[in-house]
Amino acid sequence: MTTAPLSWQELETLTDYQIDTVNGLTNAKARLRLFGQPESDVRVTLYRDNHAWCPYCQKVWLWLEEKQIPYRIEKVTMFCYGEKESWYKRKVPSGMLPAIELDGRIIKESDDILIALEKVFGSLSQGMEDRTVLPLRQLERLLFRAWCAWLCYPAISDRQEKRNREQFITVVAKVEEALGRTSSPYFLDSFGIVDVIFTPYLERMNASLFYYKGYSLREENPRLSAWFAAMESRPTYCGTQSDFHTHVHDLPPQMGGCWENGETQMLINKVRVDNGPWFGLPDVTYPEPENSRMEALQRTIEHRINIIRVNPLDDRLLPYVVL
Ligand SMILES: N[C@@H](CCC(=O)N[C@@H](CS)C(=O)NCC(=O)O)C(=O)O
Repeated sequence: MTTAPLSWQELETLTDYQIDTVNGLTNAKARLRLFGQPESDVRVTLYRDNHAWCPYCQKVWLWLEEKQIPYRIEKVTMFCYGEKESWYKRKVPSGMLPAIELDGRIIKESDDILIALEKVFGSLSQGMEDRTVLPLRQLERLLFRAWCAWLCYPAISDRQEKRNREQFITVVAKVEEALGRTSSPYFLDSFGIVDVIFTPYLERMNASLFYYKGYSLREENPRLSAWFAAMESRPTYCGTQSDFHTHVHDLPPQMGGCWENGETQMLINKVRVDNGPWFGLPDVTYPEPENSRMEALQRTIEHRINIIRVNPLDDRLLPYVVL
C-alpha cells in the first residue's frame, strides 16, 4: 500500500500532545516546577545541561522532584557539545554543572548542593551525612571507578579486558550484597538519598556495558534488577530516565571515549541498540505510554527546522514526511 506524504501542516492536525510542565509529572522540558505552590515560593534555581544528559545534574533534579521543592531550571551547554554561555561563566567560572542558586547564593558540586538543600528543606529519608548513608556513598564511588576503568580506557590485551571486567563484577557483588541487607528493593528500608545517589551512574552503567561490553547489569544481578524495577515505579525517576540509544551515544564525548571489546554478545547488543528492535531491551521495562506516538510527532514537528537542516537531501524535498 502506498501512503501519500503529509505536509507539516497536515501533521500538526494529528497531534494534540500537551503536558503541564510546571505542575504535572517530572519532565525534562520544564523551566519552572511549582508542584501546586505559588511562584513566589521559589527559592532555588537549578543550572543543568540542555539535554538532561549530565549525571550529576540528574542527582539534584531527582532530589528536588522527590521533595517537591519549587524551583526554576536554567539550561547550560556542556563543553563537549559547544560553547559555554558567558552568563553562566560569570556565575560559575569553571563552567561545571550542576550548580544551584539558593536564596541568591551559588552552590556547586552535586554533593555539596544536596547537603545545602537538606539544611534548608530537610532530608529525603536519611541525610547525606548519616552513618548509614556514608559507606554507601563510598560504595557508589568505588563502583563508578571500576566502571570507568573498564569502559573508558582501551584494554591493552584480552587479559587486561578480563581483569577490568572481573574488577567491576567484584564491586557489583558488593552492591548486590548492600541491596540484600534490607527487605526493601531499595538500598535502605525505604526509598531515599542513597537511591538518588546511585541512580545516574547505575542507569549509565546499564546502558554502556550492554552496548560496549556485552554485559547486562540489570539482567545479570537480581537485586539490581529489583532495584531498577522499584525505581521505575516512581514517576519522578521515569521523568528523568533516558534510554540505551541516547546514553551510549551521549556518553563518549562526556567521558572522553568508551571502548568496545568486540566480543560476540557485544556486537549483537550494539546492532540491537543502534538499529532495533528496541522493545524488550533491558533499559526501560514499563509499557510504552499510550500517547507516545503523539509525543514523538509533536517533538518531530517542534524540531523540524533542524531535522531538515541535518538531512543530506535537498531541503526543498523535505516539506513532507511519511508517518
Ligand atoms: N564533582 C562534580 C562533577 C560534576 C561534573 O563532572 N559535571 C560535568 C558534567 S556531567 C561538567 O560540568 N563538565 C563540564 C561540561 O561538560 O561543561 C559534581 O559532583 O557536581
